[in-house]
Amino acid sequence: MKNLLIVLCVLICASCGIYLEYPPNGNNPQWRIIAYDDTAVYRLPSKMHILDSVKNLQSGKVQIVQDSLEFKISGRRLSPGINELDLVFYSEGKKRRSYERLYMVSDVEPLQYKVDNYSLLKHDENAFTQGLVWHNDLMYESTGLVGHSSLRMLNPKTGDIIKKAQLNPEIFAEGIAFLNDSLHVLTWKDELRYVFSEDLEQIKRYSFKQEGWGITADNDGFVASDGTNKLYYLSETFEVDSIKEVFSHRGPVAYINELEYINGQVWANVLGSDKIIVVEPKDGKVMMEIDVSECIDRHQYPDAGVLNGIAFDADKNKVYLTGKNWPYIIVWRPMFFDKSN
Ligand SMILES: [Ca+2]
Repeated sequence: MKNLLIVLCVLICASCGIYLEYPPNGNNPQWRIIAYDDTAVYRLPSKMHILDSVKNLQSGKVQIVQDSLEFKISGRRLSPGINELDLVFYSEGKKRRSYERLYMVSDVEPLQYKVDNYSLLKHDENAFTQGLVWHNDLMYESTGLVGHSSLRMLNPKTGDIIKKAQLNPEIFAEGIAFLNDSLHVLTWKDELRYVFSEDLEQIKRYSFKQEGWGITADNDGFVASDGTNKLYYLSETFEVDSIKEVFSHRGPVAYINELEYINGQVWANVLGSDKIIVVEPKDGKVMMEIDVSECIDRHQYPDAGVLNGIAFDADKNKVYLTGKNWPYIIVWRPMFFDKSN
């Protein structure tokens, strides 16, 4: 077990207020990454200052400090993601406080898989794929870019386009998800979301005050991404129920994009990487990492962009994967589904 010593030196400057001095190995003095087996130690530089209590702003728990100069907190007592600590101390009789942000990494080292033994369906190489979803034995795709955004209904056996709806040329369409037989469509920065029928007829348009990236749904509502390491759990009416930070054992996983609920876990592709992460929805821990890099030869297909489509046929336990301007859709039945059944 390793111990991480983080020393917080609090210096008091009569005219300038509080200064925080950190060890020189951190690039960002505002936050620190801490692992499950680490212990963070906050130490005041002199007996002029007396530590009083530390409140974890995420959990609401308050600890009274026993040693007036030093406070230790184990990674085991923190939640994955941001833990903001409100440190209260006294200096020359005056109450002071300082805030410290710890990023708690996951205690799970993700299982590593790669996509193999797959088959191919055709895919429109002009499709700038933003979302892919399975619904009632059909596959649906959204494509982005201002002036080119569209929704497509695809034949799941061939990949052929059965029906296509061109969207408002001023918007940039993003992820899609079905809930109660309605197709919900996000937009990137247009602050709009749309509801379409299964037949790709527009039903409604709503305002949506955040960047739209990926979205997926289960019976309880939606999960959406915004390009950070956050997953937003939304009600059927798009009220934010909760937000989870996604973390692996290495730290926060940013650029989360296209999503899909698969067997109770959230699959997500990470923008700019040929990697899918499988996230435990209740705590944001990355449980698996799936390497897709061998699925696309970018020398052979130089126009193929990033991976950006994940759909799931729950009846046949098949995953469908594609990317922006990819020449095909991958159909994959992961072996680990059989092991877990
Ligand atoms: Ca999807």
